[in-house]
Amino acid sequence: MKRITLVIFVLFFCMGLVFATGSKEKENKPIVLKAADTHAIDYPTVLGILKMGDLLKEWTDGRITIEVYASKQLGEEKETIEQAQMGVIDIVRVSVGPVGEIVPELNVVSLPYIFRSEDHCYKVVDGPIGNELLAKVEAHGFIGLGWYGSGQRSFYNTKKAIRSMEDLQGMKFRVMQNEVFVNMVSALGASATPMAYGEVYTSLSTGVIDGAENNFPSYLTSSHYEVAKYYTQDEHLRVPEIILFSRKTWDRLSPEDQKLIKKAAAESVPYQRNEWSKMVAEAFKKLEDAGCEIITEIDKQPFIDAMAPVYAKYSDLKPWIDRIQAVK
Ligand code: GTR
Repeated sequence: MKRITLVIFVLFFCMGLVFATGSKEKENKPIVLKAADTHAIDYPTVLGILKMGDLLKEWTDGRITIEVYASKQLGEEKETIEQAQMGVIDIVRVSVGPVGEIVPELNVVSLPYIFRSEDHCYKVVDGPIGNELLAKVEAHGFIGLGWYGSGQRSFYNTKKAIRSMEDLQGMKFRVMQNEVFVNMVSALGASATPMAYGEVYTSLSTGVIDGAENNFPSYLTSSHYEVAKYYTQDEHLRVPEIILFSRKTWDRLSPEDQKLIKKAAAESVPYQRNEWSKMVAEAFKKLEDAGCEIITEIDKQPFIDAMAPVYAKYSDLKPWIDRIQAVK
C-alpha cells in the first residue's frame, strides 16, 4: 500500500514537472509578428512599425520581434486588412479609408473637411474620441493600436491646373475603396473610380482616369507625379493611418505581451509623426524640383459647402461629427 502511494506520488510529481516546463517553454517561445504595409521600407508608416519592432525586441531580449513586409509584398490594402481579420497577418498599417467599409464608425474621420488642421486631427484621435473609435474595431476582428499621421489629401491630375471647383467638372478621379470617397467626388461634380493603390500609376498613364488624390509623400513615392503633374492643395481629406492588430493572434497572447505590444505601438506614434512631418517638407521640395505645378492658394469654401449632401448621407455619424467639431 505504502509503495503504491509512493509510486503515485512520484508519478504526479513528474507530471507536475512536465507541465511546469511546458508552460515555461510556452512563455519563452519566440513570437514573430508579421506586419504588412503598402509603402516602401523607408516610408514614415513603415519606419513607425520598425520602431515598434525595435522596442519590443529590446524589452523582451529578442523574444518578440516584428517581421515587416513592405511595398505590398503581402498584397494591396484591402487584401491585407482581410488577411489580418483571418489571422494570416498579425499587424497591418493601413489608411483608415478602406477600413471604414468594415467598421462604419471609422468613416467619421474619412469625411471631407472633418478636421480643421493636422493639430485638430491629432487632438481628436489622441483623445477620448480616438480611443472610442479604436475600440470599435474589436467587434470586427481587430485590435486598434494607434493612429499615425498622414496629413492632407488633395487632387492631382494629368490634364490641367485646377483652380476652382468648376475646373473639376466631369473629370475622372481614382479614390480609395470606400463609398464615402465616391460620394465626395460626385458632390464636387466629378466622377470617382475606387481602385487599389497599386493600379493607379498605370491607370493614369493609360488615361483610364484623369487624376487621383493623396498627400505629398504618397504622390511622390508612388511616382504618380511623373504622369500627373498638376496638384491642387484643396485639402479635402485628412484621413489618418491606423495600426490594426489581428484579434485572432491577440487572443493567443498573454496579457503581459499584449500590454507590451500596446506600449510599443503607443511609443512608435510620436516617432512616426515626426518622420512624417520631415517627409512632407522633403517631398514638397522634390516635387517642385521635378517641375510639378503645385497650386497652394485656393478658395476652399465652395468645396466645403459642396459637401453638405455627403454629410447628409452619413447622418448616422452625426453624434461623432458634432463631438469632433466641438474639439477646439
Ligand atoms: C496613402 C496611404 C496608403 C494608401 C494610399 C491610397 O496616403 O498611406 O496607406 O491608403 O494612400 O491612396 O491607397
